[in-house]
Amino acid sequence: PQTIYLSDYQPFGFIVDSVHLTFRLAPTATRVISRIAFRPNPAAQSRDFFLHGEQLSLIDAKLDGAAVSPELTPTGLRLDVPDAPFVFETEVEISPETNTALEGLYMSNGMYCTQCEAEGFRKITYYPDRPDVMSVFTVRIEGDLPVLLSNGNPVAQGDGWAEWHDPWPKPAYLFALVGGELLNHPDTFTTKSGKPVELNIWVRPGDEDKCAFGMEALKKSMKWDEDVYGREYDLDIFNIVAVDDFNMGAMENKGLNIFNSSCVLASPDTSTDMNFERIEAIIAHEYFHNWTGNRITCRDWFQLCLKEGLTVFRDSQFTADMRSAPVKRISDVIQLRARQFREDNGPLAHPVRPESFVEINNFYTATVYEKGAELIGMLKTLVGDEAYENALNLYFDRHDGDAATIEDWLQVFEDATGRDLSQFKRWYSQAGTPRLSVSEEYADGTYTLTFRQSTPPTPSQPVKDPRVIPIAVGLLNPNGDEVVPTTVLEMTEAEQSFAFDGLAVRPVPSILRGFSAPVILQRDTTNEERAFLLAHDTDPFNKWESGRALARDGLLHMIRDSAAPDMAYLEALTAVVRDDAQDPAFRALAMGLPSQDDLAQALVDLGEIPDPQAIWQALETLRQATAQHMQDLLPRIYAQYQVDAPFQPDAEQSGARALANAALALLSRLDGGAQAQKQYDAADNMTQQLAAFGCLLSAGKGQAATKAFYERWKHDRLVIDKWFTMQIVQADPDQAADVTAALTQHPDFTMKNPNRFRATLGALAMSPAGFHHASGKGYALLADWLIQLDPLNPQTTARMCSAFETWRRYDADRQALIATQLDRILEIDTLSRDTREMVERIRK
Ligand code: DPP
Ligand code: ZN
Repeated sequence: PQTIYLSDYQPFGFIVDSVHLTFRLAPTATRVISRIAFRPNPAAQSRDFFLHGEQLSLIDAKLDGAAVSPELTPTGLRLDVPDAPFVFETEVEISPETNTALEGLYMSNGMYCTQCEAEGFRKITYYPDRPDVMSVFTVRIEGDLPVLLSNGNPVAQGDGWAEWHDPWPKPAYLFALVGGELLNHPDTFTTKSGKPVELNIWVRPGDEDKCAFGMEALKKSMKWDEDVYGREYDLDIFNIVAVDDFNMGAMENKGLNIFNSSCVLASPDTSTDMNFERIEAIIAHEYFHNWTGNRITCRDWFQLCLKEGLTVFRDSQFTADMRSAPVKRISDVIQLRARQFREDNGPLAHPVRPESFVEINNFYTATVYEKGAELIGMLKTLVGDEAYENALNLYFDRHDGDAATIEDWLQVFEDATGRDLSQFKRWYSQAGTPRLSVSEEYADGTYTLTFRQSTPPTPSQPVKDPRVIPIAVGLLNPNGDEVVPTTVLEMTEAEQSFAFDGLAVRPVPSILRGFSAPVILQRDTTNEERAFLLAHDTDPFNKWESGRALARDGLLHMIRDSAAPDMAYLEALTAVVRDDAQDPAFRALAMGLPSQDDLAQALVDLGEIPDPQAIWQALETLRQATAQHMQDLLPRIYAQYQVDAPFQPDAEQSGARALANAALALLSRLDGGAQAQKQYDAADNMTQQLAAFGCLLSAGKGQAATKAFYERWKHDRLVIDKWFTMQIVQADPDQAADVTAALTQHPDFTMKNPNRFRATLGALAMSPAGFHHASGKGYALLADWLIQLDPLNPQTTARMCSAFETWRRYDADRQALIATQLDRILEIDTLSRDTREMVERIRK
């Protein structure tokens, strides 16, 4: 397979003035008729008329009305064309029903739908399938189905046909089509300039009672983007469709967003508080793409972070505004560490803007998305809120209608602020997580912090240059008063000192407030100081971080030295949990522990080989000790934070439930699950039911609930996904692979549905002690299923290969077991390009 390089970018030789498509829908023989108006592109060197096309049967081709016979290749067609405007027409046949890859046009439960990002349109018709080719699409759909949708505004419709026109030029990856027997949940929104917009969420019959929350989220998103970014919606209609079989979370096709049903359908009975929050965020994310992604798109796929990093940043701001900003920030950093730091410290590390790829689908990563969003946050911190707003306005003015680059984006900030961002740009080109170490000195009233930055080597990047790092710092007096409020230090050198004068006593520093940069802070400090900051820091993120660091250090001590649980941690945590003046959601987060993966990486940073079983055991021991330490407090917290009011998935109620359920998890370690059984029996919403189910499984009392849960919810795919996952993540590590294997034999298991596959094999991969079981049975099971899924769905297979990305951390025996499985996968001649690229990168 061919490697594609950013440095090879060339504009396409032709401009597409208009696209007319006709679809004659039929499950195994859909006809796609295209009429495309081209003219030579004066900005291009080459006049090579090559159109992408894969798995298409060409029926007919015409150039300006005359039949032609283009040269066909496995990836497209080539034709000699005039050096003047011309119209190229084709008719092709495709088979949506047998399209199990879920790319291009496919069927899901009898419904036609599309997924074109990144390169799926070439499986629909011959086209220059690249994001810098933008055009106006008119689409006619013919099919014996009541609902036929495409992008833009409806033009006309009749029995068995509909026509749509999208006036906004767009790249092919934003094309969408849906056809099916669907019901809509309708609403309207009036934009700030008074334009009415028709809104619909389309679902399969039976799901219509799960649309109301998504619709509210959509309206809030539309209003927020007007209020905060000045961005108005630009069509007469906005449609969202829920699809059960979907590789991603959702897709921002112009005017016709298509969602994985798990990311839009919501009801208190079937969705947890976390589901509600995630659904609200994803609806916002896809809606926000209308400006950051669609109106301004990407020149090429190397620029993916231009739209994704910015849009993740925007959806985080939205959630922070709708809910609690500190809770959102803490949750985002937990995710960043779990997914992005893991990626950045392993064989799949790549820059936020990669410079080469084999298969672009493999670069929809935590680095492009989440680290990409962190870069926007740092930029905002460095230039300030007002300059950020000016720069964004300039970005929208200057680049509306463009396919833009990271250079364009940074130029806007340079022009709006007068700053030189050439050093900042290294964040886009250098992979790896910087380590930031700090030492301190106090003399004669002056307190000096000295920072050193270094970034470990990553694939093909052995040496890194220093980056600009915004370090938000505050200083506290030993009595707990803040003497220096949050100040942003701008570090630009490999080593740099910052002094604070006029301090009567040696202060306690609070460093990297709000997690102001995606780095690993390395600082030797005492338990006392961490407990002090957990009690007194005015920055909510660092308050949480102090507790987290205290827990981590104690756990590392338990793992490395067989130490007992750390009393300083237990005392400090108890004080936080007891303090009713603090936000319950914050307290629930404080009760969380570092993940098994975080601890494994921390051990690697200490030069040790992590033992997954020992890590799991230390976490268990600490949880048991916490339960015992808090045994008097837990029943009080559990009772006090029960919600009596009718269910609302808002920040206040979900925070109370999170705290009460964190207490329940510990209580179950003391009462053998008695309280959890009561909660399970009485639960009238999924948050309470699922939390109790998890506690029962963890206490070894889950048998009856496992049966009852299945019987109650077997008609609901999304709830049954939770049932699969919960049994695996709560299994004893010795059993996790066997439990997973047994569940793959359950009649409701199917690898054709990505959600179900992830709920099962993905759940095993997310359980390190079970997955990395010394027997190797977890590795073998996952490899078996990846090998089976690859011919059907390369994208989902390739994504899940990242389960193996941490393998070099482990001991020689585990590495040998994993290498055997990776080699077994690589031996398959017919392996997809997606999976081969991933496994080869990991295996190196
Ligand atoms: N639909 C995916 C997202 O919104 C890819 N663009 O991130
Ligand atoms: Zn996105």
